[in-house]
Amino acid sequence: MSATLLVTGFEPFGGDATNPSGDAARLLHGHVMAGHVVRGAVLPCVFAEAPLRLRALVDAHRPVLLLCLGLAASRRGFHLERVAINLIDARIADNAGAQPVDAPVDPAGPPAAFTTLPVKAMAAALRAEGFDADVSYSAGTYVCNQVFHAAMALPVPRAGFLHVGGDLDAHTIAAGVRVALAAALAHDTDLGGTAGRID
Ligand code: PCA
Repeated sequence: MSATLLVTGFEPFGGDATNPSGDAARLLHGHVMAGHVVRGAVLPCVFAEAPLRLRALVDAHRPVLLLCLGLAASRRGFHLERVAINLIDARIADNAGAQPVDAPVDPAGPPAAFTTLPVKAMAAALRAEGFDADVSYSAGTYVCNQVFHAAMALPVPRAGFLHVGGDLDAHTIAAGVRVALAAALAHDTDLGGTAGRID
């Protein structure tokens, strides 16, 4: 049996008709790479449900690697998130009408959690293939950051989050995710060198 790579995206939110992150996860479902098979799934954009759904997927499929995708409509290109914070501060209501403010993701959890994916290597691989990509140090304070923080508490050897910009369609995202996953599988440890920012 092949090892599973779990790739999640999100359903549409904020009144949008589509969410290319979820569409890309669907496109990737069943893709085989380097002896692994991708399981794609779409998470609800609902604070009370998304982490539970993610945990159920991990329990059911026991992935060796988890990459969660989400849309950051105001950004461009691919953003490999390095850190999740234990804070929800919702600017808009979720798809169930909830808008938590100043709430922890996990009252018993750490203030922040770092990805266990080699994000510098993944961003470099994307750039080498002509994609616009970098490492990001804020996944926001909405459902994506919540899911990222929750993902880092799950029993998965390596996990992380990739925000995709509003300029990318689902097919481009799926192509980029294949490149990023291949880089993650090829790098047990991350590249050195800085990806830091001053802004
Ligand atoms: N983007 C939102 C939540 C779902 C999604 O695709 C976010 O960045 O939090």
